[in-house]
Amino acid sequence: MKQGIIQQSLSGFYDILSDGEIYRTRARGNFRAKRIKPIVGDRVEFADGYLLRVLPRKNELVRPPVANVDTAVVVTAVKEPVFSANLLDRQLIALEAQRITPIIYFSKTDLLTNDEYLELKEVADNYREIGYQVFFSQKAFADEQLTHLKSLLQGQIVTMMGQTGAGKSTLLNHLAPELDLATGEISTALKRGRHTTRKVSLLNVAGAWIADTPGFSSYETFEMTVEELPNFFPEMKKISGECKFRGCLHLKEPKCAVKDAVKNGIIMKSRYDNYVQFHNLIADQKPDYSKNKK
Ligand SMILES: Nc1nc2c(ncn2[C@@H]2O[C@H](COP(=O)(O)OP(=O)(O)OP(=O)(O)O)[C@@H](O)[C@H]2O)c(=O)[nH]1
Ligand SMILES: [Mg+2]
Ligand SMILES: [Zn+2]
Repeated sequence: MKQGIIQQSLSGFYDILSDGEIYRTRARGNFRAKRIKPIVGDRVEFADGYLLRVLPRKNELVRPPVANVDTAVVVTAVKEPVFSANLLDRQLIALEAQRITPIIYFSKTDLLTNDEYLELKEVADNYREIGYQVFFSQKAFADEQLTHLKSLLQGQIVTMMGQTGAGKSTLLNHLAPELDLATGEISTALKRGRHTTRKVSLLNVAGAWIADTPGFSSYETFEMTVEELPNFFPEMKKISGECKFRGCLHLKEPKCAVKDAVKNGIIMKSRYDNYVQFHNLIADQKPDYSKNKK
């Protein structure tokens, strides 16, 4: 019996990375009965061409389906498709909930006018202020950016995240030109409702294992309670101890440090507005009893 990591999953076959080699396996019977679907990133046991056991997951992303992710590069276009703080925050919250370190990579900065650049730069700086690692430069794919990003990803399981057409595959091609991944014209990709990237696999990029994944056109999942949600906004969590009420949800409560910070411009208004929107969405979600709660 050997141990390895699922590097690729394709129509019933699982390619497993073990000691620098790839082994093609099939899942042995009882995974479906046990409601376990092996996914890329899973640590597994296998023997004689059969995948036998999936070891417990550190985390599990649904979109894209990857397990045991250390870091996610959230590729965020500033144009084409238009920048959406709401979409960015949705992704950041999902990652916080899974204890995955987000890296925000602003793409298509070369398409900005000077005024737009200054406006977006302020947004980027604000996210940096929260504590996120942020990549934002006027020149797209500057060497020092790529080198810095590579150094952050070393030795990790990484997933690319972001809307379809954001530039995930293009960024990976710059990190490792030998990959030669297909990239698409966003207009046609969106029109056909199709993604340029379809299958999920881990690619060896400069000492990291990176999943280039199909992007999404909307992002709707909130697998958390309204009580958990404020903890996934680091800047709110940091000062929530100063709210008058323990367990303050920063909504209607009096003497709320978070609302004060929004008023004083210390917390971004867009972040707070998104927080309220997400709170309402979660509050309206029907509980899903079919899922096993962890
Ligand atoms: N001008 C400019 N164009 C870019 C940049 N990054 C990506 N693009 C273009 O944007 C289009 C979409 O890029 P992709 O890399 O295919 O996007 P993706 O995120 O992988 O999309 P999916 O695979 O569909 O999820 C391509 O035409 C790229 O050439 C950038 O920094 N600047
Ligand atoms: Mg792609
Ligand atoms: Zn509060």
